[in-house]
Amino acid sequence: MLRAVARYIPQSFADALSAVRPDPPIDVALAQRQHAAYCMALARTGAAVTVMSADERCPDCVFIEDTAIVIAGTALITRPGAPSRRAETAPVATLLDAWCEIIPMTEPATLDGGDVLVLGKTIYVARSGRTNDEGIAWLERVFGRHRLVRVDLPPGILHLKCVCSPLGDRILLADASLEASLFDAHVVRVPVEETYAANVVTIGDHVIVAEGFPCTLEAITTAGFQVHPVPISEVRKADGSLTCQSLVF
Ligand code: CIR
Repeated sequence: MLRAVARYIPQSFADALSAVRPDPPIDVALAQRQHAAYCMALARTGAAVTVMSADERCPDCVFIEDTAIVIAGTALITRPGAPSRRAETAPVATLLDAWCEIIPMTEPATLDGGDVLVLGKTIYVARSGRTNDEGIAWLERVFGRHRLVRVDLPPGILHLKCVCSPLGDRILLADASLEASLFDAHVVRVPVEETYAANVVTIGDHVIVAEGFPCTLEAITTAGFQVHPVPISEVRKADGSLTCQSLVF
């Protein structure tokens, strides 16, 4: 059975990192209700869901994807690119230790899980404002049995998975900016006006999608998946989306 680990939203989420100051500001109570809907959707996929407690000192702690890369029983604990996020990793490592071998990344490496996308036996990774070459070298060292492919990030994009995400092991959901030939996968395109919806969580035949993107929803349904739309306005104000709110392994 697949396991999904999420983390509650703290009151300090109002101060989460964002490229543009949100206007109107983040409504933390609404964000928490939306997070509950997200966790319910995870449960509806059949995954065993664990939700970690929030840490008020870490406004961005809900974005747990960035703190670890978990593949086949090994968890590479990242060193997040934003210094304000580094304290998020220790409790995640403590929890994952129950299920995985833990390998902590060390200085000067930085890597955010949002820059790492796994399709079957291939790991795609982007160097970004958060992920450096040393971080990518850690991936290569720890997951040496996988093929590693570097992807250039379109300008102005925070993370690789802002523009694409896996629909299972052989299909990639991607927006128009991404060069599809790099990927050993069938590519399902998200229309330009729905770029934000290129980030989805796929668990088996179930796909959690952002509410309000009808063309993407239809494309994923047509590809044979059962879709679970969830509200996400508040997490979006903090530059987050769907994969970033869980670790699935
Ligand atoms: C940050 O800037 O780090 C957070 N506010 C958003 C992180 C989103 N993470 C992701 O998409 N993997």
